[in-house]
Amino acid sequence: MSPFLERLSELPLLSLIHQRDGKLTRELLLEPAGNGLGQLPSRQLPDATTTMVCGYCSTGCGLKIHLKDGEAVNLSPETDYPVNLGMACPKGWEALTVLDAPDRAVTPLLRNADGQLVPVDWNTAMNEFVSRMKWIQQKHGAHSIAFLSTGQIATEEMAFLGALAKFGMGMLHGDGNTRQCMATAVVAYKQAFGFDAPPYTYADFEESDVLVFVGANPCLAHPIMWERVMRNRRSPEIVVIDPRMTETAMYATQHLAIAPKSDQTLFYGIARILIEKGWVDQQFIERSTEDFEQFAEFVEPFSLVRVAAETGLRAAQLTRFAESIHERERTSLWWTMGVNQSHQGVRTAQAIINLALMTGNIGKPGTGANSITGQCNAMGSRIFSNTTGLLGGHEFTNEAHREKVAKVLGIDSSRIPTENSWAYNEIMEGILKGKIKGLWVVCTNPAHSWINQNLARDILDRLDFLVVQDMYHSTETAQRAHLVLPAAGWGEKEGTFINSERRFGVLKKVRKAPGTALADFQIFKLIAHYWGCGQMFKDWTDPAAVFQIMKELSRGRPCDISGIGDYRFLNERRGVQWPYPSDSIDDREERRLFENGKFFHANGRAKFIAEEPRPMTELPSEKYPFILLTGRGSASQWHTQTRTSKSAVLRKLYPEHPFVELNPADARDLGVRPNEWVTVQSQRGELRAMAFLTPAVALGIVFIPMHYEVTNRLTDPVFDPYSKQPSYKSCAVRITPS
Ligand SMILES: Nc1nc2c(c(=O)[nH]1)N[C@H]1C(S)=C(S)[C@@H](COP(=O)(O)OP(=O)(O)OC[C@H]3O[C@@H](n4cnc5c(=O)[nH]c(N)nc54)[C@H](O)[C@@H]3O)O[C@H]1N2
Ligand SMILES: Nc1nc2c(c(=O)[nH]1)N[C@H]1C(S)=C(S)[C@@H](COP(=O)(O)OP(=O)(O)OC[C@H]3O[C@@H](n4cnc5c(=O)[nH]c(N)nc54)[C@H](O)[C@@H]3O)O[C@H]1N2
Ligand code: SF4
Ligand SMILES: [Mo]
Repeated sequence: MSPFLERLSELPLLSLIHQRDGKLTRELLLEPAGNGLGQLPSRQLPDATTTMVCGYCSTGCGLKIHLKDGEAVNLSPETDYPVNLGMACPKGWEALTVLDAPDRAVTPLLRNADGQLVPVDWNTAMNEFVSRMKWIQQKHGAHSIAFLSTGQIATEEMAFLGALAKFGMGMLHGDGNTRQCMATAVVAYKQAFGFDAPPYTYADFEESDVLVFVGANPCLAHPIMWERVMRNRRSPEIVVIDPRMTETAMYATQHLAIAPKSDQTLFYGIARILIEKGWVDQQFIERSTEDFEQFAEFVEPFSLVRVAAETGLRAAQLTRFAESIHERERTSLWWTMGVNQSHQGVRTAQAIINLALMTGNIGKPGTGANSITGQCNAMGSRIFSNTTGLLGGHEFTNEAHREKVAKVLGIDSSRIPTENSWAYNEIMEGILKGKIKGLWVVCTNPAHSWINQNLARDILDRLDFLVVQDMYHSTETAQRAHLVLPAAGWGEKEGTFINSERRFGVLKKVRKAPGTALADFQIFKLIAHYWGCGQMFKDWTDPAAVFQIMKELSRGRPCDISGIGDYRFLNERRGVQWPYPSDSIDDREERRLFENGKFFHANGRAKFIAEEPRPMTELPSEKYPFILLTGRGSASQWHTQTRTSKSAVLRKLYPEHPFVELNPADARDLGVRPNEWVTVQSQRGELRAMAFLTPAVALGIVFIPMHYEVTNRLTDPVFDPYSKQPSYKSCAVRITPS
């Protein structure tokens, strides 16, 4: 039996670093499915159940909601949903609990002359919103107001926000937190495949012979996807490429502890080995790709010696990795933020795509160059948010696309911008330069999550009018707002999410929102009315009606969903993956793209794209000798913690205060003892954190989870040139005992 299978029975769902008696410890919880964590004591006996998808990560698990008189009283993972097969992680189990919290925004809040946020009614809030935004537009031009949105509201809500802001209110600039997250994958796929199209289905986790995880820690970040990996019965080789010995790496058969940001070099080196040995799929290359010859020439200088030196890996590790891909039939390559959040994210992602293309590992079971999305509806924002792309997988710069969208929506095509929006970082710069004066922030918390926080907060504070639409009034961004609009959250409204494997899942209203909080959809409707463009959205009566509009928008595009009936249809089918066009219905429950070897470029071919790797922008120096990586800290913390910190169960599962992972040998040199408070400084800011000594980080590398308000004080505002995605995972810091 393979060592992997031998260990299967002892594989944990959760590995936790948490605080016990003031000390940080790492513990493994050995209970996979249905561990009962945080199951609510039934307040009342339920009399019915309904199924909907979870509102945290992009896995998109199905949750069975137990109802009493139509209101949720409890939940459990859905056993009959093709995504999670009866499993859920702690966040899912606790999803209802966090809806009750004393800091829920229950009424609009307006900042008064004394600088206090005071409750006002919706009429006042709407009049204020409209008059101040319009006043700014009159004074500084139509494009002086902008919005920042999210990957965590329903697709129908995203479509409404994007259409309202751009076609109704005349904005040009609007971007989302998905820029922090998925932008790199979007650009990489568009350039390589001709459309932003993650090709896989989750069954691929179970059907691969070799699974390669690059800059991904699914054990924490996508625990139920990881459970799917654990169900793989093909004795898979699991290759984890991560500078840290993460929870995921602990279960790898090959852990490549790569030097930060050297992945691109690594994959060019692997490509060279595969070419040199003739381990490529010549037939697939000839039939389905272009530019392979140039690529083969390009990787020539990436010799074993060079690649080993630049990645910090041993030559034997590189050859073994290449051999695994060759020897086993099916290889799937999965990447997440360790790739996307980099100064050269796009080319790194494409270096991964190139490996899949050259070995023919795409369009077949257990294969693929697979970007895992982050938020529950990151995919929705890619297709329908009207931010980087025009509604329904279209382009703003394409006249035929604009005409089509205008026709479906029954609007004049002159209302559709002919140019692309500024990216998130350009919007922030626009504020700094006084070009943007009004900002509408919906379902994201930039005063915690944006890079280089000291500057980010200064920028937000320069706005003439900052509106924050959130479930909680206590978020770091809401606290700086002039106007807070109280939003209903997951479980309190309807719509759809699209998960990582392109599956539409349904959201339901199983709770009343507190106070006068409204679903984002209703807020957009109100704003359209007060703005005076309600007529434009007269058919946008409710999310179900907008879903029908979305179907028409998508018609004929690679993401065509015109064959999906309605929400009931989605329920009955237990979610449906795009595409699902009305004229060629393929009813299989698990579908992958490119099965016919045809890609979305006009000539049907995928492109090999490569470029010389560039050095990291901020290298360690004598003054700042460590490289700081940031990312997810536990399965129980979600981003800026506005939601997860509201559950007592989840709070027990992670350290309350910031901590920094530090190699014991580095700690010895610095004179830092375990659990001691240290100061971490970069050129841009500093924070205090508790030292967690662990060999999981190599010498010279430290790690701090992103969930703490202070983390982004340190990060360096560097962006991938093609995707404009921030490089959150490398900057130089120093550490001093404090
Ligand atoms: N519990 C929980 N789950 C989540 C989230 C959450 O906040 N909490 N957020 C969701 C979202 S929006 C996202 S985007 C995903 C993120 O999911 P992941 O990307 O899996 O999580 P991260 O921890 O951000 O980054 C993954 C790994 O990248 C590594 N890394 C850093 N630099 C490099 C590098 O140069 N090369 C390589 N190969 N690796 C590198 C880090 O050490 C880290 O272990 O998680 C989703 N799931
Ligand atoms: N240093 C560092 N920084 C990072 C990262 C990293 O790895 N390292 N990762 C980046 C990534 S990948 C991401 S995705 C971002 C995430 O960054 P953010 O988007 O800022 O994080 P969240 O905490 O998810 O913010 C969502 C907000 O929406 C609110 N909310 C939840 N549901 C609803 C709803 O239905 N309606 C409305 N109106 N509001 C709602 C929540 O209360 C919360 O305030 O962080 C990025 N920042
Ligand atoms: S793995 Fe993701 S989708 Fe599934 S229960 Fe956990 S947070 Fe929800
Ligand atoms: Mo993300």
